[in-house]
Amino acid sequence: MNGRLITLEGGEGAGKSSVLDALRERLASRGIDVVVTREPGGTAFGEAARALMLDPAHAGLCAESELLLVFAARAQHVRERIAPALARGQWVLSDRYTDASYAYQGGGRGQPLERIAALEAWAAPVRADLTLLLDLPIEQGLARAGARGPRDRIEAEGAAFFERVRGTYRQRAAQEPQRFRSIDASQPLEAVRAAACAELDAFLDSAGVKQ
Ligand code: Z5A
Repeated sequence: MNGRLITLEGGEGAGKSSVLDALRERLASRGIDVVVTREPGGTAFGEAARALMLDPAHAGLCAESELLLVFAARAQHVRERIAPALARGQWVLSDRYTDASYAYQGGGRGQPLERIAALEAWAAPVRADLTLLLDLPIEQGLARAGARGPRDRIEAEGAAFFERVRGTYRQRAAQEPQRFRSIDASQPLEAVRAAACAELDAFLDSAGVKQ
């Protein structure tokens, strides 16, 4: 049987990295062989693309180049890691996936959503089975991310950009309630982890995975 693709999404400082380990442990505790990965990244090419994408030296990167760059990385990721793992029956847990392109390049940069959908259909036809959206007010997320040190090229954007990113994520979650589970990420970290694991458990139960 093919594995499942679970994705974790959210704005800056939403806590994805902090929640990822708890999800990995929960999957392992239920006997699931899981591959943990991230976007942009997940392959040697994808990690190189990520470095380009986040490098403040490329402040002048146009929105079209940025969109193509994330999809170039994703096309490689799907073919080299995600699709083969799913075909072997492994599950894949990815820190960001295609929804991030709708949110950042679509909502944030104003690229037409139908263009992103066309790229998705062509370059990244594997769909997520479950998407956990860590949602929190942008001031809180930016304060958390800012406490970490120097800002990367995208973190250097202004509040209006991140409001559009958040709005697009929330809109997508409302449009696809079957796939998305939205989690209040303004809670203390342990509560966010517990909520994410509870949503994962519910999905595993519905998928018939034994306790
Ligand atoms: N991007 C894109 O534009 N288009 C695409 O298609 C894709 C990506 C796939 C890199 O992603 C960038 O790529 C990203 C979008 C863009 N934009 N930026 N910048 P990333 O996922 O690596 O980068 P990120 O979103 O900036 O990750 P992040 O800021 O590291 O967020 P996080 O992983 O969600 O947060 P965290 O590292 O777990 O937590 C941040 C801090 O907050 C840390 O000190 C924690 O201890 C703290 N924290 C976390 N949760 C809590 C709670 N609940 N309470 C208190 N403190 C907390």
